[in-house]
Amino acid sequence: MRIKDIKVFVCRPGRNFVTVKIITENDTYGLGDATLNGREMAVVAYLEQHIVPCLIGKDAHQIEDIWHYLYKGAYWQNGAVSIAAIGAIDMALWDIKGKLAHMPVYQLLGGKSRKGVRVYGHANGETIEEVLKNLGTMIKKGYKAVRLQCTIPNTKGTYGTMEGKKNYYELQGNRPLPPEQKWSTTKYMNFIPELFKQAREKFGYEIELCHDVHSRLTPIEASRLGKLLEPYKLLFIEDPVTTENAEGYKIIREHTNTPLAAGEKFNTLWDAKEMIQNQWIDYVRTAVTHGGGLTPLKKLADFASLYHVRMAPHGAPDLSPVCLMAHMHFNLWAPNFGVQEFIGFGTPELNEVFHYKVELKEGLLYMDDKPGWGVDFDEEAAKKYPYKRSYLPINRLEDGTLWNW
Ligand code: GCO
Ligand code: MG
Repeated sequence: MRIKDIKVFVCRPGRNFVTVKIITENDTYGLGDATLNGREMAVVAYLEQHIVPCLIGKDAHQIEDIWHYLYKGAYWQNGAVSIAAIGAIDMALWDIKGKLAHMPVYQLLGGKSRKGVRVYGHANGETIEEVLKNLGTMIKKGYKAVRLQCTIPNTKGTYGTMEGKKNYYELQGNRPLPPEQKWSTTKYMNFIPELFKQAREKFGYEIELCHDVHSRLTPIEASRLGKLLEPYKLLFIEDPVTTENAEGYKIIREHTNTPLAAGEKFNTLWDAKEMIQNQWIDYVRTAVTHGGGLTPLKKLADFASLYHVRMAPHGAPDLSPVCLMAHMHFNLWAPNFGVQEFIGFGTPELNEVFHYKVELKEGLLYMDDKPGWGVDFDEEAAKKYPYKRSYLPINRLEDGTLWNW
C-alpha cells in the first residue's frame, strides 16, 4: 500500500498544534501529532523539507523499516525536533495499519490488558484554598488521581498556575516572546508540604495525589522535598530534577520513598535506559509524540516492565487529541501501564478541529472501538485558527539567574 501524499497542518484552536496526515494510494489516511511546544515550525520544516520527499511511494505497511530509515537513516539520530517529526509519521502509519486491518490499534499490539485507562487530572490555584476547591470539583467529576500545583506566595507566577485563573498557563496567551517568571526554592520548599498536608486533612488518603516539580530543584533539595512529602503518600513527584544527568535520581532515591516520575522530554529509549535499569524512577512519562512514535514507545514499555517501572504518558494540553487517542491504545495494551495525565475534554474550538470521544467513569477513561486511533481532523475547521508564534515562559531566580522553567 503505497504512500501517495503527506500533508502537514499547523493550527491554533486555543493553542498551536502540528498535525500530520499520510494518505495512501487507496485514499486511506492516518493522523499523527508532531507538536513541539514553542518550536512548532522547526518540526514543520523538518517534515516538509526532509521527511516527506523520502516517503512518497514507500509502502505504508513497513512501519518498522520506515522508522529506522528516518532515525538511523538521517545520520543525526536524536533531538526533540526530529523525533517529534518521526513520531508523527509513525503514529500516522499505525493509524493507517489499524484502518486497513479494520481494528483498533491496541488489537495490533496484542489486545487489551485492562478495561479502561486510569488518569490523573490537574487542580491548580493561586492559593491553597483555591487548589483544594478545584480538587473537590475534580473528585466530583470522577477523578481518582489529581496533580496539585499552587502559586507560591510572594513569587511572580509559578509552574502550573501562570496568568491567573482564567488563562491556565498552557492554553497559550499572546506570547510573541517568552514571558518571565521568578523562582525561589526556599519559598517553594517552605510552602509545598503544607498544600499536601491540607489536601490530606480535607480529602483523606483514598484520592491519589501527585505533583510536578518541573526540574526546579537540585538532587539534594529534591531528596529533602521527597522526605517532607512522605507523610502525604503521593502517587509520585514528577521531574524533581532535570533528567540530563540520570545519577541525580540515584541521590533522590537513596533518601526518600516518595515515588518518582520522569521522562516527558526523553526522546529515545537510551535517554531512559540508565534510570530504568537502576530502578531510580517508578514511572516513565514519555509521550508517543515526543518519544518518536508507537514503534519505540512499545519497546520502552517492554524494557521498563523488566524493572517494575510503569508507563505514565505525558498528557499536557500541548499534546493534541491525536496523541491522546494514541495513548489510549498504548495504555490499554501496555502490561506495565501506570497512569495517564489527562487535562480534560477540550475547548469548543479544539473539538471543532479534532473529532474524538472519550468518557471518564470512576477514574478510568474509555473510548469506542474504532479502526486505527479513532480520531479525525477537520481541515476546513482548522483553517479558521491560524498559527501564531507563542512561547513557554522562562524562569529566573530572584537575583536574575536563569533557571529551569
Ligand atoms: C506536564 C508537563 C507540562 C509541560 C508542557 C511543556 O507534566 O504536564 O510538565 O506541563 O510544561 O508540556 O510544553
Ligand atoms: Mg511534567
